[in-house]
Amino acid sequence: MRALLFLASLGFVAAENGLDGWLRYAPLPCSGHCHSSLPSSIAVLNATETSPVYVAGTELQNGLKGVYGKHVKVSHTKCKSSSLVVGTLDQYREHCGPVHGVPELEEDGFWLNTKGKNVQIIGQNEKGALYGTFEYLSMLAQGNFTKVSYASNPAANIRWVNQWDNMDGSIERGFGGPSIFFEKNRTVEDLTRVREYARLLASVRINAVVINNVNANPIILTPENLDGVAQIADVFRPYGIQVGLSLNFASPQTFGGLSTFDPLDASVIEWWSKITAQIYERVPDMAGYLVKADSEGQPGPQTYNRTLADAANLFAKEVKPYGGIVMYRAFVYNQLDENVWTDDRAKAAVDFFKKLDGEFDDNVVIQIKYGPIDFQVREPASPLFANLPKTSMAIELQVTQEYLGQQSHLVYVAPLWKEIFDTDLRVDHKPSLVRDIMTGKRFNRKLGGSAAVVNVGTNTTWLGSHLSMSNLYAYGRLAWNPADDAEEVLKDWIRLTFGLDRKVVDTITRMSMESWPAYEQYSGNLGIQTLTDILYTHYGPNPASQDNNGWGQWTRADHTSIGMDRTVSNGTGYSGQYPEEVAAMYENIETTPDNLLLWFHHVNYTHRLKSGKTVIQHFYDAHYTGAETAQTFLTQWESLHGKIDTERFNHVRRFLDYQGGHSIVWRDAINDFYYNLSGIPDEAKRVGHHPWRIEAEDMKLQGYKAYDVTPFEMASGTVAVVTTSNTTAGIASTRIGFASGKYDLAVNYYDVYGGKAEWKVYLNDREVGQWVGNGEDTLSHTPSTLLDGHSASRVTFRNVKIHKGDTLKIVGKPDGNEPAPLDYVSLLPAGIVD
Ligand code: GCV
Repeated sequence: MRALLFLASLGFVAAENGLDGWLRYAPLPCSGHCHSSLPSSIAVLNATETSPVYVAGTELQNGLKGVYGKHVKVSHTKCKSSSLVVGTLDQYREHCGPVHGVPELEEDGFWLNTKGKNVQIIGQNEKGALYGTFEYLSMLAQGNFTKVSYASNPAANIRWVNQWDNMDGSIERGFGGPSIFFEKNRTVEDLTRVREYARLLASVRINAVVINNVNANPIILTPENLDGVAQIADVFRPYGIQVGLSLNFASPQTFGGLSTFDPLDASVIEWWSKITAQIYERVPDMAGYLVKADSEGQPGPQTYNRTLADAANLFAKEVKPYGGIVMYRAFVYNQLDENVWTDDRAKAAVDFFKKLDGEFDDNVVIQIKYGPIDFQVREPASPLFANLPKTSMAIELQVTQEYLGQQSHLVYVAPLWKEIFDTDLRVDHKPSLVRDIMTGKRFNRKLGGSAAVVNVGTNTTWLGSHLSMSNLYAYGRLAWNPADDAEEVLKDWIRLTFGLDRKVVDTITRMSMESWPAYEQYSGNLGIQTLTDILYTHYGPNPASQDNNGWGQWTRADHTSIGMDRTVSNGTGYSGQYPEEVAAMYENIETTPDNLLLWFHHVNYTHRLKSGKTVIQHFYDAHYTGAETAQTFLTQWESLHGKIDTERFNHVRRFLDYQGGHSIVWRDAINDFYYNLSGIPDEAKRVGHHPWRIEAEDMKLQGYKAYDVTPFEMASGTVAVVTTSNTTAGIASTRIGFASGKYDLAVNYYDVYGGKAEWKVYLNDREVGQWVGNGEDTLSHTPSTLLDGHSASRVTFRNVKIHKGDTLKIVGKPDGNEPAPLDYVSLLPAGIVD
């Protein structure tokens, strides 16, 4: 039995800002046998400061100091007299003699043995030794003093992260502040944060990072910037992490001054050879290139009627002599015509790549998003995984929650990834789990694995919010072993990040495990995708934005029916891209799981699901259930008051409070939209009925005026109010007609980017509360300049004593572009969510 020590945490020390992530090495309140596991000295079998084994020694020293409060001496190479030894197999043999009991280790694997007299951390290579060190420290930091002896090997050799950092320092779909790599079109000089990032990544066994956006700016290739890239690579190298670069396909022309960027043109090939040589001269171990081409306006080989393989192989040949690889993205698609029933963006990847199977060089890896569209809350596994048996593949995931609440919503994404990993695509009627395909195991490919878009920024929380770091941690763990359990991984992260208190672990586990299902329920259901605004910030609701454009994220919703018919018999034919058994399952509406029904089939709103509910009633119910669950996140978190340091407690509290309110925005927007479209009422009579609400436009207005919100479903009753001038305060007041009692007083307003309006709420001229429209500074999602689903927010004052006939007054002071907008007030008796 694992001797896992659940000890009450020590009283809280200084506030924590999240910078250390899960590598806090918080002091263990330990006594007795816990101290007996403290090594008395450490032998580090490499004395070169830039080597991963040396870094492992420093990490051990710091970790033990943090956990035990004791300084442990480190010596280099003095194996015999030390009680902990860390090094590679070869180093061990050289300095310590024969190794016993170590099974065959694969590249980057390690052996951890705490059973004998000495603790042995032995890597197949230096990286492995560092990974083993982090594993050992993770056990100690979790109060786990079990005597163990085991080897751990990676399931895949590609365990990459992609940063979508722009040269000007902004980050595409980044929610944690500006870049740690670039500013003002140059690499940054102070690389402190880069080193801290390297530590975090190495601790979860990430082995490469692509530092610039796939929508690549060729100026990354200037000599000055390549010098900067070399400095960044020097910082990552001791952590066993290689640097990779995204390329802009048109660089030979736009940056190099050639007349063409045709991948088969001799001058173009020569140009790339020179650039590649310049890079490897500076960064001899550069991991390779990442290429987005012929996609979303990015240039590519199609300009010259060349194939995607021509393009990938051009780069593959350049990096091959240096040991590099090319990650070529499968995210290639064209604008489509929605009037054509058979047009389907989901088919694009297979259409483009399947015919090229076998034509890619052996150091090309096709990087495939987990689903065929774009990181939606629910997608089937991309059929491309089943269609490239002669090509190396890697899966692309997103830690940055572009469509999943942009870190302002708690969404633990690992369970979503796990559903994809565990999908059996039944290629040739044989077991073909996506995880075995992507790692290369199923089709015997040497290369394979995963890449996650991470997008950390300079914010001390890294990603924008503390709880979203569970996704980065889980990504690394699952990249190493995609068979790991998402909940167990989460628990490790919680213990390392917030301590060992059982209530803390249980509560954050429950909230996190409920978060993806809840988000799916209030944002998109039955496989309809995340119904966010795909034309603007990808954050708040806007279901109409999916259709009537060429982007192909269609729902094909009309007055009677909804869903994409992707069957072979009557639709786009997409289901036929899967191997026979899977295709048959999706082709048939009876065997298609409900959660992907509208992905594969176009049905009436009155179509009955396996649950017996109609599609429309399921929509209504799920949105209510999801939003209700989101309300509990705040109360669950608040039950941890006193058990978490104040800074992180308050930060998370603010986010969860906001999420509770925004989940209601989502719920009502989607339900009102489909009620309006279908005309079918909610059996439970909730949609469109809000007995506890007072609409702002129905209040007595001074200095405020009614404002028709677009899209209509983004305001309760379709109308909000805004101040009549951008300098003078507005007042909205009303007499309360509800029975006297205690209520939660919620105000729905819009937090618009471009100003910091201030609101105050009064009851009979007594101030109940106030707030500022500063979400752009205090939350993480992309702000909006409009009154819409992104800016719609709620503030709640709890347990307010109200008497029938009291006057409720809200004073809104506009600022800049923000006209102190108000939508409605809800007075909620205990237990009512509305
Ligand atoms: C980097 C989606 C995102 C884009 C992203 C693109 C991609 O379309 O919205 O921001 O561009 O995917 O993955 O290339």
